[in-house]
Amino acid sequence: MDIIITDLKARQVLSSRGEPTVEVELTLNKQYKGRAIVPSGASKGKFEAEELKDQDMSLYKGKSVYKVVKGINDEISPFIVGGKYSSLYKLDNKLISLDGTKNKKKYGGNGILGISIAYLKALSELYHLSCFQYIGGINFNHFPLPMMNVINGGAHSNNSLDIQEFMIVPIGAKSIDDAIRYCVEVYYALKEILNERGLSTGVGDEGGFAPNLKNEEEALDLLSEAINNAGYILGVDFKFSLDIASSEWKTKDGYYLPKKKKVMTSKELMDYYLKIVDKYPILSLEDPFDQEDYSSWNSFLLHTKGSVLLVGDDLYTTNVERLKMGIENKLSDAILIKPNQIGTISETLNCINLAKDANMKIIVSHRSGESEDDFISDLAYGVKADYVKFGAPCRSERTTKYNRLLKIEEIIKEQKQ
Ligand code: 2PG
Ligand code: MG
Repeated sequence: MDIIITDLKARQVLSSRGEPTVEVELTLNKQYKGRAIVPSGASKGKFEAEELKDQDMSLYKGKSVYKVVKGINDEISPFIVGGKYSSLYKLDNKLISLDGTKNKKKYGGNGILGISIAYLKALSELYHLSCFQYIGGINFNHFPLPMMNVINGGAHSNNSLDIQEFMIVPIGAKSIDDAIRYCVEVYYALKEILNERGLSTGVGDEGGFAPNLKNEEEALDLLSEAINNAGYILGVDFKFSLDIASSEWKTKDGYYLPKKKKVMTSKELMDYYLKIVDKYPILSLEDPFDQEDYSSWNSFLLHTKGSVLLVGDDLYTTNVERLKMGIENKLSDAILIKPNQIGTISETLNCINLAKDANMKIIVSHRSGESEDDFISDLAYGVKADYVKFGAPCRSERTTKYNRLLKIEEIIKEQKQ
């Protein structure tokens, strides 16, 4: 059977921060439909694919994406509608060559990714498969463990915390259902503690609480208490993960922590992390150093020797070339995967495969600006990711991803019977 793109349409919609983003609808063989909404980051890496915005300050403070929408509807659509596209790689390669720039500057990573995901969803429909199954078949006995970001800081809230994400990881959970329940119960317990102490229970961009605290250790102490109050054992049922997002702090003189108004050197940061890792059960540290501070990444990896996972997010930007450089120079042992950093799903899959070949742990991640699109849950299951990072169990753009994981677990169970 020929697989033909029979319709392609884009429009501007809103992300969870109320910012314009791109929605794409694609139809195969006149009946199989896929729809995708592209997410958007706040703490973006320097090497990410271009997120094209109109820059017209009279509209949405320059953030509208009408040009991207027009590019898809007026230029890409006439070119590919009516064409035979039998695989994702074929379509993505065509889109990459149509764009023709290194960072997808012409049509925007935010435009091209929408087409890539919508196509993959439509293709799964055509094959009568769930998207995760189309990507990787059914993997019994595997589920990605959530890293739930329950306290927000850094660029994701206006509180006193310089570290961006304080995540709880339910290492003792035996299923996704269990994992989500463990985290949600701790989230409730944390809210109670914050309430009792008169601390804010307002949430940040990823649904985690965003109280003003003395320092980051106080956040970890609150989480330890919440885990205990919910009846779990820290170190056995749960570990912590932190996204430092330190590229946000980098200046030419070192690292400037904007909320503490303090400058630190790489060496001071490393000592600080070692102190934290000594005091709390830490599973992983994401972007502990700037995306170009390679020597610090390498010495930290040699020092920690796998005792704590070092996760490259801004460091790699889901880019195979960046990852190759990281593997050669021994920079980290885990990678954060965000499709909109690179702009197509084929390139995202290539990056995941390379990371797996290098024995790195895979974390599939949302962006701080998200939508009701739950594709990344299917991606995570399909590629057998070790972890997922989808924010707190709060705000529908986050819970929709967890809810999809629950549904996928149900589909897998049914297949088992
Ligand atoms: C991160 C992400 C997602 P943003 O740094 O890992 O949590 O944040 O989307 O703002 O880059
Ligand atoms: Mg990050």
